[in-house]
Amino acid sequence: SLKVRCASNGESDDGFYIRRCVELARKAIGFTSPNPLVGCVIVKDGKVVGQGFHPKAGQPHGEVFALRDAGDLAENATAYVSLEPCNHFGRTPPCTEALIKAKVKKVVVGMVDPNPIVASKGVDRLRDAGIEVVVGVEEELCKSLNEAYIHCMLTGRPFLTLRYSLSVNGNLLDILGNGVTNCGGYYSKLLQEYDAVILSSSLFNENLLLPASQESGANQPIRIIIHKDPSPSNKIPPDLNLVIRKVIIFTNSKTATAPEVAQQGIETVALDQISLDAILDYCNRQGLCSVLLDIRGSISEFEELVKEGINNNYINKFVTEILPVWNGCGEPDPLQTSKRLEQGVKVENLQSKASNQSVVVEGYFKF
Ligand code: AOF
Ligand code: ZN
Repeated sequence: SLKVRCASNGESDDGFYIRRCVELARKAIGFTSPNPLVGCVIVKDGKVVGQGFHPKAGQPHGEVFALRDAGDLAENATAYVSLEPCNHFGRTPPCTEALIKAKVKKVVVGMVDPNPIVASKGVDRLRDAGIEVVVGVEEELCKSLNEAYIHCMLTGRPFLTLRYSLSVNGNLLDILGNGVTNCGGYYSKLLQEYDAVILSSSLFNENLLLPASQESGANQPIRIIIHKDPSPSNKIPPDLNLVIRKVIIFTNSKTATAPEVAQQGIETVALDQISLDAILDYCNRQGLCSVLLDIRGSISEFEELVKEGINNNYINKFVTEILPVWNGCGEPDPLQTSKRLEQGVKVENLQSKASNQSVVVEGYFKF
C-alpha cells in the first residue's frame, strides 16, 4: 500500500523503491499519453521522504512532484525514478536541473528514456554534476509499464493490441464474457490503457456507451468505428454523439456521411478501402500511441484488417478472452486465414488471469 515507507528486510532496496515508483506511476494509467507513466520516490536514511508521479502530459514530471513533497529533505537523499530524468525543455523544464538544484546525492533510474531527445543525456548530465547514478534497476518491469510509449518512440508507429474472444474449444466468438466490462473486469481495465479502440459499426445496435471503462475517473479511448457498406441494420444513429469521448468513423462508402453524422460534428474518414495502415497513420498524426483492435460484433468486418495486421507485423500484443462456452463456429475465422500463418508466428511472454467466468491470456508477437 502507499503507506509503506521502508524496504522490507532481505530485499534489494533499489529494487524495492523502483517497484514503488512503478506502483505510483500506475495511478495515472490512461492519462499521460503521449507521455510515459513515471513514478519517483526520494529516500533518506532508509525512509521515503517524498513521492510523486507524472499525472498528465503538460503537467510537471514525477520527479518534480516528489521533490516538492520532500522539500529540504531532498538534500543528500537518493532519488528513485522509473524512467531516466529528462534533460530537455519540453512542455516542462528539465528534471535533471531540478534534481541538481535540490542537491540529491544519488539517482537510481529504472530504465533509460527511449525518447531520442533524452536517450542517456539525462544520466550524463547528472553524472557531470557529480551525482552518483545507477541505471537499470527492475528494468523489465519499467519497460512493461510503458510498452506503448517505448514502441512509439522507437518505431514512430502506434502500439497495436488485438483483442478477441474464444470458446473453450477454440472458436472465435463475437461477444464478451459476462461481467468483464464491469469495474474491476479485465475489459474495463484494458480499455483505459489505450488511446484509441477500433470497433465494429454493428455495435451501433448495442448501447454505444459500452464499452466504456467503468474504472472510476478512467480514461476513455477514442472510438474508431469501422463502418463498411452501410445498411439499415447498422445505420449511424442520430444520437451517437452521446458517447463520452470522441468518435471517428472510417468508412468505404460516401453515403455513410449522412447529415446526422455531420450535424453531430463526428469526423468521418472515407477511404476506397479501409486499411489498418490508414487507421494507424491517422492515429499517428493525432498523437495516439496505443490502439486496441477489438474483434467483436460483426467479426467478418475485421477479416481484412486482421490479415493485414498479421501479414505486415503491425500487431504487437494479443489479449484473448476464453469464455465458458463450447460451441460450433458460425462464421469464417479471420484469425486463421492469414498467409503469414503458413510458417506460424512466434508468440512470447504468455500470461493468464481470471476475470469473472472468463480466462484471459495475453502475449506478444515476436517478429
Ligand atoms: C521524466 N519524468 O515524469 C516524464 C518524462 O513535454 P514534456 O516536458 O512533458 O516532456 C515529455 C518528455 O519527457 C517525454 O517524451 C519523455 O521523454 C519525458 N517524460 N521524463 O523525467 C516524467 N513524464
Ligand atoms: Zn522530466
